[in-house]
Amino acid sequence: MAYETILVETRGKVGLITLNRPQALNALNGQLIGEINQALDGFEADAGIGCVVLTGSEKAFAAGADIKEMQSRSFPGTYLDDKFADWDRIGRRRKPIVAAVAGFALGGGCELAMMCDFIIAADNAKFGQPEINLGVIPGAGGTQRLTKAIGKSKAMDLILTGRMMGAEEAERSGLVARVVPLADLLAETLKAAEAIAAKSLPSVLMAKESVERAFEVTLQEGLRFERRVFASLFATADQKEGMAAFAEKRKPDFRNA
Ligand code: CO8
Repeated sequence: MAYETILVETRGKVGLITLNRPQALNALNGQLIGEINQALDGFEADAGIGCVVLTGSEKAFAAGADIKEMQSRSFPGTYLDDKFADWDRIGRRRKPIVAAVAGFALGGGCELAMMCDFIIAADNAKFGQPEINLGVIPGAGGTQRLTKAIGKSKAMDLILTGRMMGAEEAERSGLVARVVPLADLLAETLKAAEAIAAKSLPSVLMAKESVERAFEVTLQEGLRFERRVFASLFATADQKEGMAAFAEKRKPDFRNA
């Protein structure tokens, strides 16, 4: 598969997607979103892949949706052509996706990072939803995911003023899982992704699905869902292997079965 706007590699059991439009600070045009989905389709179908890492450059994870591409859009066109569907597909993947964010993660770039399961940020990362400066609002989930991630007050602050928030504030707010030095960003994120990919894939997928439920349903419904999923994992060979390995003081040999 020849990609023009991303680089795609596998590192052991980890799929690595690097956004690659340096001339536009990785601004997310339709082609790039399409290519991310193609790469994710491949990783989802590849039984050898257990986790995906999505990253950008040292200067920009992504500086937003491509403003020049959006500039001449009309209301009916924007409403009818449903470009949002391609973005939504990124946020509905089954295998975990970890965002490694350095530099700017603005507008659609921040939204793309939030579609991932968690974010590891470099110390130079800058997050923001500056759409208000363009006379619009976030359109790929920013008003919803940012508010759920960091709460109403801070989400309102960022979305209404359009200001940027540094890595330290983003970690304090709960938007990012950890902050690491820029030079270590990819290595640290790959290490986390490798650790995930080494687990039993059914348990990883079910853990992800269960955490996602917390955003969708009541506490009681979520607890019921978790209990069913927990019980169902006792039907896997990997549960037997994982617990036997603990008792025998050895590393488990998971077979995703
Ligand atoms: N779109 C298009 N081009 C961009 C974008 C962008 N979002 N961001 C940067 N670029 C381009 C610049 O135009 C410039 O190109 P050129 O050299 O040809 O003029 C190049 O990248 C380098 O940018 P700068 O010279 O501006 O670099 P600076 O280091 O001076 O500034 C900033 C960096 C502060 C990040 C600045 O580029 C900036 O403010 N960018 C725009 C940030 C922004 O407003 N993002 C939000 C966009 S709107 C959005 O994301 C809505 C999402 C809804 C999705 C729904 C889809 C259906």
